[in-house]
Amino acid sequence: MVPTHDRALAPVQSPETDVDGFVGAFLRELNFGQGVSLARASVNDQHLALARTVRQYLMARWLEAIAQQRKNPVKAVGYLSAEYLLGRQLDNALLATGLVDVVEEGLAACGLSLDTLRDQEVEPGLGNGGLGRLAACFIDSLATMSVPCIGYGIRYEYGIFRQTFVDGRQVEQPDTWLTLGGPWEFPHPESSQLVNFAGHTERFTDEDGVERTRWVPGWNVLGVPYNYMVPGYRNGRVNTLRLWSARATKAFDLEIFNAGDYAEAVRAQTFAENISKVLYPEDSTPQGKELRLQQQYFFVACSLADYMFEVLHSTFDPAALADRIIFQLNDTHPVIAVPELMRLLVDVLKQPWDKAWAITRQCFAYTCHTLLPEALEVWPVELIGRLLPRHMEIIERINAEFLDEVRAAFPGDEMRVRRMSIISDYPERGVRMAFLATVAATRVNGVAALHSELLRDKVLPDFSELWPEKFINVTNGVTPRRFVRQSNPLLSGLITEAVGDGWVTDLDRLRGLEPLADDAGFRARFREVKQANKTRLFELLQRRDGYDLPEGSMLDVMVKRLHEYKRQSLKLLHIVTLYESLVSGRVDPADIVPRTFIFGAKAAPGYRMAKETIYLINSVASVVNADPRAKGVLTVAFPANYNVTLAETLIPAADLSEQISLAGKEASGTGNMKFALNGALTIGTDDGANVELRQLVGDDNFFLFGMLEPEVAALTERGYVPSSFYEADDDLKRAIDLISSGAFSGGDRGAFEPLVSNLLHEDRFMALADYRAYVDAQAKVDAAYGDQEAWSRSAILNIARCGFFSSDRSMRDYIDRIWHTEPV
Ligand code: NBG
Repeated sequence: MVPTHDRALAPVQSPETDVDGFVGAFLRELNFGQGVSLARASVNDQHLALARTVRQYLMARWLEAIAQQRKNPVKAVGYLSAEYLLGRQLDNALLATGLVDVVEEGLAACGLSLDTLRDQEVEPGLGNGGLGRLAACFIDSLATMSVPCIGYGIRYEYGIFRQTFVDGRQVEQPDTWLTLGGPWEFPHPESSQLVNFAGHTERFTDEDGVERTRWVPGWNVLGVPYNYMVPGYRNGRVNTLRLWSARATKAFDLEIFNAGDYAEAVRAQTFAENISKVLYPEDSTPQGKELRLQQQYFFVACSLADYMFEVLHSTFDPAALADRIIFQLNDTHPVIAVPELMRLLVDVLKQPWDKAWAITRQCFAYTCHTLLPEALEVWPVELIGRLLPRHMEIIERINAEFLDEVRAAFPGDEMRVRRMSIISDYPERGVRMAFLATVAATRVNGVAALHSELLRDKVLPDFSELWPEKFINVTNGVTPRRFVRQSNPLLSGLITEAVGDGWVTDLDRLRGLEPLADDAGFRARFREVKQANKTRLFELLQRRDGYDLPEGSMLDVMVKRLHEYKRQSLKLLHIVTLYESLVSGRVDPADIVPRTFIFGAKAAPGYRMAKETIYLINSVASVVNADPRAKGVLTVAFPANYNVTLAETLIPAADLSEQISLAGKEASGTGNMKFALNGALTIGTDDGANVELRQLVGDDNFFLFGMLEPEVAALTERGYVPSSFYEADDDLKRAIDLISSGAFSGGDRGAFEPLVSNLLHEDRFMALADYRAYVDAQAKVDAAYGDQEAWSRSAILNIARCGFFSSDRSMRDYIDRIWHTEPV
C-alpha cells in the first residue's frame, strides 16, 4: 500500500493489457467518462471512450517522461513549428502500445468494430503539406529513439480547410476537427502564458544603476497549452507536443456587461481568440498578414517562456541554457523567437547584451524548406515596430553588430554589407527572417542534398562565404511506423516474414529484401499485396467519392499541394495527349497500357492558377471517364480533400509515383519517399530528394526525365519562350489545342483560357520545355509495366534500398551534427 500522503510515490495504474483488462477499462470510460451505457452509446461515444482507454496505456510513461524532464539535467530539443500535420491519432497510439489485436478482440466482445470506430476520427490537419507532415514524422522518430523533445506549435481551432468540389471547382469548408471532442488533448490552463503586443518601450536606470529598457505593452492575450502525447514505438517513451490556444486575458468585462453592452464585453474575447483560430493556407506567398505575425510571436513567446520558466527552474543559470535546450526553427515562421530569447535574457533575466547574444547564438538552429524566393518571409519593419516594438529594437541592434562583423571580414565591401543586411531597404524596409535565422543559428540546413547546395550557393551565398561550416544538409525522412507499418499491414507482414520485425525501428534492414527481388515466389506475393491494397483503395474511393475504378490497370498517382512548380499541369498534358491520341484514332486503344490516374491536391484559396488547374483536372476527368472509347483504358480520379488519412490508403496501392517538379524548385519532397517505401516506381525529375532516391535505387529502377537544374538556369538565362515548344511539338500542340477547343468544357472555348495562355506565354516552371522528355519517359514506363516480373523486381528493390529515408536517420543526423542531444 502506498501511503496516501506520499504524492511522489502514488503510482499511475495502466489497465491490464489483456482483453478483459481492456474491456473493463473501455466500459469504465464509456460509463464514467462519456456518461452512457454500452447499450445507449453513440458511435461518437464509443470512439471517444476507445481513445481515452488507449491513452490510459500510455499515461504512466508520459507522466514519467514529464517528471524526468523537470528533474534531469539533460538537453532537450524544442521543435518550433507553426505546423504539425499529425494524421489520425488512434491507430498510431494503438501501434505504439502494440494493442491492436487486444483492442480488436475486446471491441468485438462488446459487439463493436475497430474499423467503424477508427473512421470516426477527424485528423488534426494543423498543417498545409510536407513541412507540417515532416514535423510530425520527426517528433515520432524522436519519441521512438527516446530523445527528449517538446514539440511546440499552435492549436488552430480550424486546421487546413476541408476541400469540396462544386462543378469541378474547389470550394473550401471550415475544418471543424474539434466539434466532436478532442480525446487526445490535455488542456492546462494553469500553465497559461501571458503574451504582450504593441505599446512602446522606455529607458530607465535600474536599482543597480544599469541602463535598461522596459516594454510597456498595449494589449495582451493568454496562451493556454494543450498537451498531446507523442508515443514512441513500443519503447515506453512518450514525448509531449504542446500546442497553444489563445484566450482573452479578461474573459468577460463584468462592468461593461452590467452596463448593458454585451457585444462589447465579448469583443475582446473574440479578438484574442482569433490568434489561434485558423491555419494560414497560404504556402507560396506570404501576404503581409498581421494576424500571421501575431500567431508566430504568440506561439514562440509562449513556448520560450514555458521552457525557460516552467521546465527549467527559475533559479536556472542562463549561461548554461545551451546545455539544456536547442530550439530548432522549422522554416522562418518561428524566427521571431530569436529576438524574443534576447528580450528574455536581457530585459527579464538582466543579462548583459553580449553575453545574452552569445547564449542565443548557441540555442538555435534553422531549417529552410524552400527555394522559391517569394516563400522566404520578409516582415515590414513598420509592422514589427508597431506590433513588437521591443523586438524591432533588438533586431536593429543585432543587425548593426552583425554588419560590423561583415565589414571586419570584408573591409570596404559595402555592396556586400547591403546584400547581407537583415533589414532590407527595398521595396520597403523589411526584416528578412531567413537572414535573421542564419545569423543566430549554430547550423543552417536544407532538406535534401541538392537543396542544401542551392541554398548555400544561390540563396545565401554571402552567408556561406562568411560561415562555411554553418551550412549543412540533412535529407528529410518519413516515419516507417505510420507510412509502412500502420498504413500497409500486408506489405509489413511480408517484410517481417523476410527480414524479421526489426525494420520498423531500423529501416536499413530492408536491405535484406534485396536478394528476394530475384525470387519469383516473393515477387508474386508482392504483387498480391499490391493488388489487395488497390482493392482496399478502390473500395474506399467507391464509398467516399462514388468512383468506380477499373481493375487491372496501372495506378499512376500524383498527390501533393497544388502548386505550379510541382507541375500538376504537366501530368495533365500527358493524360490529354493519351486521350487525344485515342479519340483521334491515331492510336489503337489496345496499344495503350491501361492506366488509372489519381490526383490529390489542395490549392491555397487565394492562388488562382492553382484553382484553375484543379478545375481543368476535374473537367478532363469527367470527359475522359464518360467517354466509352476510353473506358477501361484511361480513367482519371480526383478524390476531394486529400489528407494524411487518405494518403495512408492511397500510397500503398500506387504503382507509379509522380515527382515531376521543375529541377531546382522542390526542396526535398517526402511523398517520393513514402511511395518508394511502399513499392511504387518513380517517374521524376532530378530534383529534391529524387536525386538521392535515384542514386539509391539505381537508374534501372527509376524513370528520370527532364532538364537538370543547371540546364534550367541556362534556359532562364537565354530567355525561355514556351510557345516555341508548343510550335515545335505536334503532340503538345494537339493536347493544348484540345484543351482550348472546348472539348473539356462543353464547347466553351474560353473556360481554360487563363491557364492555357499562362502556359503558352509565361510558364514560369517550364512545363512545356519538359513535356517531350516527360511523355517519352512515360512511354518507357508503359513498356516496363508490360513486364510484370521485371516491374515487381524493381519495386522490391525500391523498398530494399530506401531504408535511408527513415526519419529516424534524419533525426540521427540532426542529433549528431546539430543538436548533440542524448537519448535517455
Ligand atoms: C516543403 C517543401 C518540400 C519539403 C517539405 C519538408 C514548405 C515551405 N516546404 O519539398 O516544398 O519536402 O517542405 O521539408 O512547405
